[in-house]
Amino acid sequence: MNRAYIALGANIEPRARHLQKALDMLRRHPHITMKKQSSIYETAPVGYTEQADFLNMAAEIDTSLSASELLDVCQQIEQELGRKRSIRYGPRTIDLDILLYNQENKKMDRLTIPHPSMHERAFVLIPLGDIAPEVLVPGWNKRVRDFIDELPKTETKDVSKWTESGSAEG
Ligand code: A4P
Ligand code: MG
Repeated sequence: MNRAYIALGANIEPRARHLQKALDMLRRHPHITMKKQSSIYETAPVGYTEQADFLNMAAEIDTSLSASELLDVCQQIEQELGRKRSIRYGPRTIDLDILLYNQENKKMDRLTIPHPSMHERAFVLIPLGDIAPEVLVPGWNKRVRDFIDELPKTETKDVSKWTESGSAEG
């Protein structure tokens, strides 16, 4: 059995519903067992900033799928929940990234593990810290917790816990 961590992000309404549907699809997959889910965080867009705020979260799964089979599943979920219906090149309803797969550290054609920018993104690390603070990030010999401790305040201030009632808290 393999242990993997997946980051989920959505910035098209209904954002929480898209996260929930993606989690359901992972949970229902015959070769995936959902182990842990982080809280949901509301986060300011990073990179291309002319877009709506995201809801981000992380999940821990056990799976008999290989890393590239898991990527296929993630992309199928993205396809079903978003790409079909969304505007061409427009923002996506859901983004699923594989953050970690066992303690593997490798770069393949379609897949880089650990996810190449996970260590510098508050919107990835803070949710992941809910469920895997002590997990080592291969290639860095640092724990998720260590990366979180090093995040600048300018990054962490844009990540706040989100609640179903719609209000965000610190
Ligand atoms: N790929 C390589 N490695 C991986 C991996 N570990 N997991 C390849 C998943 N995919 C991986 O991804 C492009 C290609 O990356 C895939 O075909 C796969 O073969 P994509 O999901 O199709 O495209 P994308 O989402 O535009 O690219 P990417 O790199 O996931 O985008 P980013 O950089 O993650 O940016 N701000 C906030 N606050 N919250 C967010 O969630 N997300 C983005 C997306 C930007 N800003 C954000 C957020
Ligand atoms: Mg992606």
